[in-house]
Amino acid sequence: QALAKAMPANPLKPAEHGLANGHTPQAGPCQPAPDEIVRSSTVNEDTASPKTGDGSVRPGFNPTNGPLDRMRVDSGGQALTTNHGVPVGDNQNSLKAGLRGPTLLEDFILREKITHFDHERIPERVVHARGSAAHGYFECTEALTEHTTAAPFAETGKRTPVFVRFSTVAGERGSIDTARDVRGFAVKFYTDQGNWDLVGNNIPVFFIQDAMKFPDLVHALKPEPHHQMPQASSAHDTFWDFVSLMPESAHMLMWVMSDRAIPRSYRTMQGFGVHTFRLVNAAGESVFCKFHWTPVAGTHSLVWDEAAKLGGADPDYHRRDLWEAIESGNFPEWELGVQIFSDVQAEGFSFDVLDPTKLVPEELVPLRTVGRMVLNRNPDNFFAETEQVAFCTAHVVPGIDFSNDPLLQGRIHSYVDTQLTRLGGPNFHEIPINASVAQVHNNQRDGLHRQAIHRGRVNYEPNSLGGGCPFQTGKAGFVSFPQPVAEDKVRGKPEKFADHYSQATLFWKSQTPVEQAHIVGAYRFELTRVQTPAVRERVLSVLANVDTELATRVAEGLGMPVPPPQPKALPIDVKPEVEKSPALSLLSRPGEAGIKGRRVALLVADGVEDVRLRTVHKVLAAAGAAPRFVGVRLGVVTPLSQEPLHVEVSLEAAPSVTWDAVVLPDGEQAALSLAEQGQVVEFVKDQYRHCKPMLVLGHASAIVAKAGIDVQLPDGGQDPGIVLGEPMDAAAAGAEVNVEGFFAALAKHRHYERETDPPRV
Ligand code: HDE
Repeated sequence: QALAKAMPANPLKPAEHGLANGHTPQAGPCQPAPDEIVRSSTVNEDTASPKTGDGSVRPGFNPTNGPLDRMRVDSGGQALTTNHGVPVGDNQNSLKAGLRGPTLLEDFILREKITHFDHERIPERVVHARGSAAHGYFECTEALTEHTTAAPFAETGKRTPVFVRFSTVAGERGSIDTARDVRGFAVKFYTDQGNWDLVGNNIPVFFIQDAMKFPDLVHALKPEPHHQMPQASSAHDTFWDFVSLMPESAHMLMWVMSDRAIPRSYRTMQGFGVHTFRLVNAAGESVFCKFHWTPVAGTHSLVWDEAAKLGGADPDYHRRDLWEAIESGNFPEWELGVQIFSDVQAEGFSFDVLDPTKLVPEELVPLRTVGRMVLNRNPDNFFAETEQVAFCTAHVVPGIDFSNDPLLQGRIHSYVDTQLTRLGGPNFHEIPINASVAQVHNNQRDGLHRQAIHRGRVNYEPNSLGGGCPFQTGKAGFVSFPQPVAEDKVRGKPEKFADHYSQATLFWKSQTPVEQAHIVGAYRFELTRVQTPAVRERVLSVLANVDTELATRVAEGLGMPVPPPQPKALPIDVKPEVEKSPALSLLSRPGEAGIKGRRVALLVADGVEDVRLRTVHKVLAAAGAAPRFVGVRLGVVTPLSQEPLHVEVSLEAAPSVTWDAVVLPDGEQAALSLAEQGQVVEFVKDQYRHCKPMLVLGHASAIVAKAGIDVQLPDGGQDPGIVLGEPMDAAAAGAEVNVEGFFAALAKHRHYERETDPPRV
């Protein structure tokens, strides 16, 4: 009630601009009854901090705001109108001079509809155009007041609403999700001290050290200008030409060629703030800080062959995965860790903390977990929210400040600037998804698409006519950390920036053999696509500085000798503190090792032994996985029990790459008929090649044999990812099913032990 009173709801327009409507939509023919509808604003029971004992709310809950509810429109039960509220009698026919005559200019209804349609598109983001987003909250699990006054870290248990957008970088808005690419990981915190945007990536370092090089990097990466190819791919000449001439990219390239660049899901990737930031406490003292998001579900990736095939099978693979996980209540969650270190500590490091091509090894500065983030609500409208959200590194709140990282400094300018074109003017902060939940009061006025109706005659400061309001807050507001600066103006870089290889080598050495093999494979693929031999050779000359074995293996894959190492920028001798950092291996974070959200195909055909199969389906679903009966065609199959079994999805609609695991059924007739299907054999081969778990029940071993799969590992051992079940005849139906082995295999996600290059199957 208090909230509703605070909102500028217009009782004459119940379906719009009204919080009341947001919570209790009008009953209408296409809507469920109001009590079945759960509507939530940006700040609601889920995202707000829990209430304290006396019923009052903790900081983080701002009762004066619910910006998204205020703007929501639900048209159930409403009459169709023009944009100016005029009821429309006929939405099918334009106004004509006679039934077969010309359309009249006077038809304002037609013209308004077409004109609006003509202008529906806005420019896509110049990078990170392809993205998906969700709402949720950040919860502080350990107050960080000794280091920062930033609102989200003010109190243990405090919740701050967030909106998070994940993205690829290179591809256009409609491009595939599974391209080999960096992923954006941008978080907007709607704090009670204003919006804080932590605009990060899923890789903790970057290609370049200075904002000056960013347009060149992006030009080289994007489709080549003469023929606009390739889409969403770095596997082409201009990209490798550029990076081979910019050895500062050597470290980042190792990450991009690793499985980090083909995540299984947005839910299973890490996020990083990349730059060194500053935290500032109430006493005005500052420490450096690096931000890390770690997925509770563990870090998991695709394999390249799978990622490439997924591009065709489901271009929306990551978008769908995020959406479905949230809709099914399997809320993605990350822990926020910080690495905190002093200026003095930073001075002593072998690398410069202002260099964004370097990370701070966790062995040097351990991670401290200070919060968790849960995404629990899908957007209502893709354009209004995911497309119009405007992240900006300049959006910081008191207690968080910038370092002098030259890449970060350039970003502070770029993001606001790009929104001016993309969102059409200086008032994009008023678009509901961008509006802060903290009150906005200043003397900025007018401009295109102004929403606020400022009252009074005072739009300047100092003033006496407005009582001096709005007034500045002094130390209670944002105060920049007064870092002393007194040097000559120069264009250049500090000496430590010239070490381009130590951390690339560290990354390579920290990978498991499986991960190393994937890195070699990725370089080989990308450089095979490169047409200019001199560019390939130059890349190899860079790799020769990273690690001889790496350079040799990539060169072998290209049928080339390893050239001499590229001359170094400066002959400096770096003594890295850490030679190996297990935390850099993707496989070092298995997560909670559950099977929640895993998509499991249970193949079916006439004659399938279904009692056991139905039990497997049931226990998988109960454990939070997403099992489906998959057949050659939709419809019903007749299993051994004779009780009709409904095919939920067909093989052609959901090929192998869209599943995390497969259950091959028992029942002799079914197994033999499935083994005769080309699509089935191809499906099983891909499951095997992509190292996925397989539960093979009884006679289904015929399918495995037909696919040419050897259940022994290349070294002769038993493949732990292939779980075999004894044959079972119909008479024994009803017996208990032991799926524990399969669950364990599924929780492990991939069974790389079976992988060979080239693949055996
Ligand atoms: Fe961005 N970047 N960037 N970037 N960036 C943009 O802003 C830019 C960089 C990142 O989901 C643009 O609104 C410059 C690093 C993400 O909406 C643009 C430089 C990191 C997103 C821009 C960088 C990022 C962007 C394009 C070098 C990881 C998507 C549209 C100085 C820490 C945010 C837009 C979303 C988007 C500029 C480098 C992350 C043009 C100039 C390093 C996640 O402003």
